Amino acid sequence: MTPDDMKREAARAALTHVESGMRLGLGHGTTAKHFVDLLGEKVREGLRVTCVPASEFTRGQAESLRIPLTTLDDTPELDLCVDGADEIGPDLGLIKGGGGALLREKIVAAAAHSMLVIADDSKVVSCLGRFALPVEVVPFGLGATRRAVERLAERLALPPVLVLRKDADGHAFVTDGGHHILDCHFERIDDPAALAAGLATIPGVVEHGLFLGFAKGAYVAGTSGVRFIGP
Ligand code: ABF
Repeated sequence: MTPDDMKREAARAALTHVESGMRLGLGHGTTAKHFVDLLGEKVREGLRVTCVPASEFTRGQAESLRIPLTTLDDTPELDLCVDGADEIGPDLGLIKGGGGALLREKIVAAAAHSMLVIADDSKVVSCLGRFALPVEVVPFGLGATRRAVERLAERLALPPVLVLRKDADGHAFVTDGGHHILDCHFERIDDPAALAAGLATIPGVVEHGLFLGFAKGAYVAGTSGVRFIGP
């Protein structure tokens, strides 16, 4: 089984939680893409759902599969959100945002009564932070915001190694919300809650990729099958 096959199997397992009439949040990334593909098949067979996509990419994919879409303005509460992750740590703490959609992903996940994570087993870690933490920042005042994040890192004894994400043309990456991303190479985040609380106090930080207390469970696929990680 390739890593891509594993992602598809994790997505298939999450699909068993979907029932007709549900309002769903659709995540972003290669694993979420499998979920949307499989959901599209079910919709073709008659499943009735209405969905909010967490990225313009996912919106396009869902539209092409004729999955009924809504917005959080018309549907402010969702039953279930299904999304991938870059790391799954202790207590189902997550790092997300490698795909650049963390702000909308977090808004959609927060609107959902329940969030399920889907991933291949390479994403499961004993401590968050090996994957660089994406921090979404406003372009105005970028230098000052960057310095504030560095100072926070120093206070928390984390390496202040921040890299402005670039797109394929070498320009600063721009999110769906018009912001930039600082990828923070902290290596080992022993106290994610303290880091999340500190980032929330920095005005130029729009959101960060630590998703703490969001996931209610995770389907993780490996070569020997899919397992569920619960709370
Ligand atoms: C999204 O997809 C992101 O938050 C995360 O960056 C990414 C997960 O990676 P993958 O493409 O492997 O699913 O959910």
